[in-house]
Amino acid sequence: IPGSMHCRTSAKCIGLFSLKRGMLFPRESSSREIKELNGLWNFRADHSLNRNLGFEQAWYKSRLAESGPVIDMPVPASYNDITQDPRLRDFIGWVWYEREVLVPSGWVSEETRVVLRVGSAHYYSVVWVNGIKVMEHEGGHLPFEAEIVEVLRNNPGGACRITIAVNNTLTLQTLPPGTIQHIDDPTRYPADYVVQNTNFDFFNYAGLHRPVMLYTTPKAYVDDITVLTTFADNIGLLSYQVSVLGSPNPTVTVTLSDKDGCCVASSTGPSGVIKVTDANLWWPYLMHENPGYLYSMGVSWAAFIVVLDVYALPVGIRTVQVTNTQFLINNKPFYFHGVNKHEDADIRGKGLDWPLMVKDFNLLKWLGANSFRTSHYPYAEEIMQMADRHGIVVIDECPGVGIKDIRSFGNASLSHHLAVMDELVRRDKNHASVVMWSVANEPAAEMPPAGFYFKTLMAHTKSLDPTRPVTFITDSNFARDKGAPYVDVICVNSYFSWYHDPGHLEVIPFQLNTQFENWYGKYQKPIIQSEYGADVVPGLHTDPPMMFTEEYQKMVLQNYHDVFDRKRKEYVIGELIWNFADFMTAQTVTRVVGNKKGIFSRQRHPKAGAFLLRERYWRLANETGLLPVGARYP
Ligand code: BDP
Repeated sequence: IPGSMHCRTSAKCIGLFSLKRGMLFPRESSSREIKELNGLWNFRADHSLNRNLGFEQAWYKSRLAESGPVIDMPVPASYNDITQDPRLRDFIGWVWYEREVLVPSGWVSEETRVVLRVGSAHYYSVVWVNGIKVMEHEGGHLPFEAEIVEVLRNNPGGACRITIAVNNTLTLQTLPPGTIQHIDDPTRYPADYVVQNTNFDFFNYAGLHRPVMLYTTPKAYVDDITVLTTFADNIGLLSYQVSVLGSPNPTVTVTLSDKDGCCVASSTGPSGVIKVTDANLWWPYLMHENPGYLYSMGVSWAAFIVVLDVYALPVGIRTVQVTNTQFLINNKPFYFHGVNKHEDADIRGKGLDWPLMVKDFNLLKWLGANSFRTSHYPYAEEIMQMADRHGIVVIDECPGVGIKDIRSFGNASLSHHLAVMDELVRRDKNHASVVMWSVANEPAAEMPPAGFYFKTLMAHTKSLDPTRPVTFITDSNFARDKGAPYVDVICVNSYFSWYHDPGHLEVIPFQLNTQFENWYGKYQKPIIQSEYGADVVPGLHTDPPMMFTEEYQKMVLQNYHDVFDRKRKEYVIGELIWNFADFMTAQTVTRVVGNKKGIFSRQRHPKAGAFLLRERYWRLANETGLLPVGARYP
């Protein structure tokens, strides 16, 4: 797709995303305002042959409707399932979004920064305001933003036309990688035939997936906050660092308020340590009667006693530690009994959806799940905030999925992968729920370059965040895996009696036991079963169980659980079912309108496996002995 080349080159030249800056989630305060731009946008897919007509005709220079026909497109949402047009569902290349917004006149002043922020756009984006380019960004799943007040100043009427071009093309150097295949065979394919190939098992949904907003800060502002927490006896210790941009010597004040809004400690200066006596620790769900306890860290800076900027960051006090057999949260052994998820639902695809998000958290709690992995890319910040508040522990994964081709282990791929980890850690470093980083899922870790690649990636991630363990998820042979030496926790995926020995449930106890013994024998590191499961077409039943029935999924789970129950007394520290819910994939002969390994359907109705897992997870929670008296299977 020539259009995508256009952008990749210029992004490198102008280096628009500076990671020296922070990426605080926009919050209103006495010094900050927000204007959400969710709702209907104008939309046009560039169906031209080279997908570059929009750039050639500069569609950003005037109203998009002047370039040709536009349709309504909701934001946030993937665009793929919004119309009945298969060409849009399977579209490859540039699509154009546009929205006009009136900016309050008070915002356009010498004292104010106006920032345009895109929560995420898949995959490559170029953004213009009133026809002037303000930013580019590579990668879905992570936010990007630009200051636009200078552009607004040229347009005193306050009208602001935002144009965003988004390209979903994946290449060997993108994350996730993919390839574009041009097929020139008039006897078998139509003219100019192009397909996008990928090595991952979810639909490559695209568009403006998360909220787009304008927000203000004062000219000199709190740009970033980093908080590290620990405790000794009943004293909580929060080491913080605040960066204020735009003022040489700001007077920074930090206060810590409890859930009732009472100030319990404070400090001054851009960095320091706050001590809280009788600290309420952040505990996982089902490990404490009051899980997910968050303080509010109020950060402000002032000049000559006039407070100029205020930002309130939710913080939880907790520690994480890994031994060679255990995962400790607040010095207590933590056993992951949880799920792998996807951002995926009917119609909206990967678009953030509040009802869906709350429903999913309710289902997690119903299930007795204490954790999830953000398979296979960073989830919306709104979801991470829910996890913080409800005490759901998160393994935070970057979009390093489907790295199977040796050409995706080169320097260009590695440097982009490092940059994505920078962006992910910068965004999520202050979430108490995040206890481990995952740099990839099932890469070709046996290939010769994988050793250097993962050594570099994991060392880099640790240097960004020395407080959290780092891992990647493997399905490689334990003896040949070149990334495993560098992880803190071994995370293994396996599908015994499904992709291997299909239909033979009786192999599971042997093969799973061998898997664990092999990995532990070689590395003496704790192990999480990071995926296991079986597809179910809801409503299919057989006895004896056959593949794709509810009974078969239950039997797979039961057989895995028997082994987990033996090994968790030794070094197995968790089990994450694949998958929480059915989800859409590319069309292949192994997928029946998507992947059906959910324990819930795509509409979140429980299958038989959900009830089995619910009994198990509540029993596990009870067994830890940490459940408060009176808490019970709901
Ligand atoms: C695993 C992948 C996951 C797939 C799953 C499956 O990590 O993305 O969806 O297999 O095939 O290998 O269901």
